[in-house]
Amino acid sequence: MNAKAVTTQTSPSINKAEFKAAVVKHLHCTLGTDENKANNHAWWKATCAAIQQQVLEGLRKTQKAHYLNDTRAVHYFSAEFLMGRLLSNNLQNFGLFDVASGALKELGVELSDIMEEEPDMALGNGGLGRLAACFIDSLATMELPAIGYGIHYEHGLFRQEIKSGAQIERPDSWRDYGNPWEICRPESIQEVSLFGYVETKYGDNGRVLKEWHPGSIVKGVPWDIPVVGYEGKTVNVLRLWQSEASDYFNWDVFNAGGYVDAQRENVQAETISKVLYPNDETEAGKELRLIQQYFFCSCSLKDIIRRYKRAHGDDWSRFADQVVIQLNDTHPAISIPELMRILVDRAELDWDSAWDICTKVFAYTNHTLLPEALEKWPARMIEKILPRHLEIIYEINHRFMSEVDKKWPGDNAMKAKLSIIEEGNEKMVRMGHLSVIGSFAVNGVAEMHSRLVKSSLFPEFDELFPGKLTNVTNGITPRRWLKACNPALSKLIDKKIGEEWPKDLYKLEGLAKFAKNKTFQKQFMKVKLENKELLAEEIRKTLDIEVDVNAIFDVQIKRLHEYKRQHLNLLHIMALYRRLLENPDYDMHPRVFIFGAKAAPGYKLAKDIIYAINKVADKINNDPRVNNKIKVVFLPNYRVSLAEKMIPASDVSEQISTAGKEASGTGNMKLALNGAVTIGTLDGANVEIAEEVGDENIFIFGLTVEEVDELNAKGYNPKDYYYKDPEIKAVLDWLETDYFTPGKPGALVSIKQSLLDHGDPYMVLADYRSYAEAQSALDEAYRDKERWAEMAIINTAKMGKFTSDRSINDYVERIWKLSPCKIEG
Ligand code: GPW
Repeated sequence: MNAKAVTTQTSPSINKAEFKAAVVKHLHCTLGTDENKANNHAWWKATCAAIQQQVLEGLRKTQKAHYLNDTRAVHYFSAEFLMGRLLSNNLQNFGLFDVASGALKELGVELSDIMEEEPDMALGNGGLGRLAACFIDSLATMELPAIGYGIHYEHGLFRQEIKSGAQIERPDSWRDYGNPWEICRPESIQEVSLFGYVETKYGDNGRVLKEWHPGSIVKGVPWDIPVVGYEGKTVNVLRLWQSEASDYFNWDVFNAGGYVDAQRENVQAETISKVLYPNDETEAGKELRLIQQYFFCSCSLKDIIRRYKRAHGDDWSRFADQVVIQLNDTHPAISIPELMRILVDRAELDWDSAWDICTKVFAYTNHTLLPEALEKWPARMIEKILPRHLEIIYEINHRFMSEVDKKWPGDNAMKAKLSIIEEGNEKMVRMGHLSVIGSFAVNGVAEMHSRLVKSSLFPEFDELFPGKLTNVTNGITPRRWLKACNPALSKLIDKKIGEEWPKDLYKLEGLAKFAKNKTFQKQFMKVKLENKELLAEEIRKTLDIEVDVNAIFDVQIKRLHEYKRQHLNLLHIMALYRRLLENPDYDMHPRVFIFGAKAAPGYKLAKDIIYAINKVADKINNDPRVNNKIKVVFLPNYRVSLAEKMIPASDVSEQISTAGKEASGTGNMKLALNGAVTIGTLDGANVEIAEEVGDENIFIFGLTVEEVDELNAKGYNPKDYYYKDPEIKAVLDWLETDYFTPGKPGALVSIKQSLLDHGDPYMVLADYRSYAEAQSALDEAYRDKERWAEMAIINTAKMGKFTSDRSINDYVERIWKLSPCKIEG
């Protein structure tokens, strides 16, 4: 590789011949193979290595510039980062995609084939983890000093297989053959203490000193993943901690004699970062999970403090000017008492000074109102694992309770309500309360969600801390979710409105004036058709199902949850099937219903719904009476890289959660950006999507939040709908037979039971009729080709607001107060 190849000028900084030489050099010198022997995997690794040279050069320059300028930086703490694949993204962002693809072609290799070799980096469950990945992309693109902190899980989210219709979980081993992007940094290892006991001592002038004698110490080894901004100028890092056994032996605890056996806990150090908890939106209450949270927070805080001290020594007065930490939900909330511990016990600051720093450093994002997702830890568990932190939490709470008493004197009910500690059979620590109290800003993730955070989740906190609760509507990176995943549409857009849209998504608005233009409509829908052909091929390869690309591709892709209501979609599919059986001439445009969803391994009903979708699919897909008017496709192992294939091919985006339950949603934005028309409830960011595209370009149905509340207040009885609506009754009764599960009657009954006997908590039946009517209207609309094309174009054109660059800009201006730092080329 010559000198020119490692510069980071504006792209492309390296030409085809040089790229070719670099790939071949890595085949030889890094991988020990050659052009004749190399398989796709080796070609993939050599290509990654070729671009990694540019990546590392950018990283070095960025870190130097941040250091020399002593920049204020945001530290994004998240237990999950759902990065997906990095090759195409990095090539794209360096402007090297065409260079690489041309170079490889001359070597007889297809870039698209070798990209398939890259395992997804699936260190997250769903929306929350993917949001973190989109945010760090935007931060780098906007040249903001930022670092992502998380956990280097050995196993990411499980791989899903479908056997006889049912979900099977298999371990995900994304690093088995090495990860070409990550860099181990043994020079920055941190140590983390766990368990043990707290000793109270008295210093001179009577100051109470607390000394934590840990029972066990583990090492945190950092792995850095470079995060390349669009146009390749800033390269930030995502720093992920891996746990290892420490060589350190705690003599204090050993010397405490008999105490040792009783208190010294045997966490196998390596198990801490072994596996990602696969439960989306449920608080598990498991000890290992709390240890994971504390482990990465403690490592990250120590890392931040080490860097701060290098520039500022022991002068803490500027810490809050240099450091802001964003807590991605409450998963990293234990950072708050951890920073207090470091400041009070270690740096020996007085409590008030320490608290003042803390409450200027932390900001907290809330991502849900669902009670089962609001984290609470048994006080006894915290006491066992982090005895000093529990004391600190009590002290924070004690002082907070006197504030509450000042505002509402003598109101004990109010104190009980706002306390960090929930009293009861078992004392619990409410991490949401701790986060609100310990942060200077709290945000929800869409307008409606943030309004509900204020009005129903934390109304008293809003009164007590006026202005602290705010909104930042989520966004998605258009680099991955349009430019990289939908090259055909991207090129069409480039031709029509220029190439600035990936960095300035409001530019897409320029497409709106062509929405009624017949030629543009044809071009737009031709791209959609080509993308549908690609997905149809994928469906054929994985499932051996033939789908008609002229059918409506109707897509619901997201984690499987009752509140997301995949079963509402399923009931409607069954109803269409039934209508066709009763009337072979039933008039509907052919439709392919496509699902992608993983269920948490312990979530029984979610797994039953996956099974039901697959069983109904088998039956319908093989019933000649359906005459190919309906196909049902469940694509296994839904993940980022599969989403990238499904989204460009979608005509219809299903966003059908019960109003008030989906905080924002981000798949809704990705699909609309790629020209899918939404059928959805007035929930989360759907409300803002509807505002942007206009009511005539979206199919809204169902109860509003207010109507859901009213219905609940007066008493919701799903049986009212069952008995009144013959279609609902017929379809639910059908689930009880063995029609879809021959020889196994009752195999699908749990769905009916949840809707009829267990109260239908997400009001599927209440929304059914309105959903079915919206679906008919949609079917009707699709048949008018020009009208549909116009809707699809408007959806793409109006997605400017939903770039994660806009979200990050909101955070920067309203919360983080950061300035960009230009990196010289
Ligand atoms: F429960 N979200 C998620 F709030 O994907 F923590 N996993 C989670 O564990 C939680 C939230 C949590 C999602 C929300 O459901 C979705 O509506 C939102 O768009 C996304 O987070 C990003 O904000």
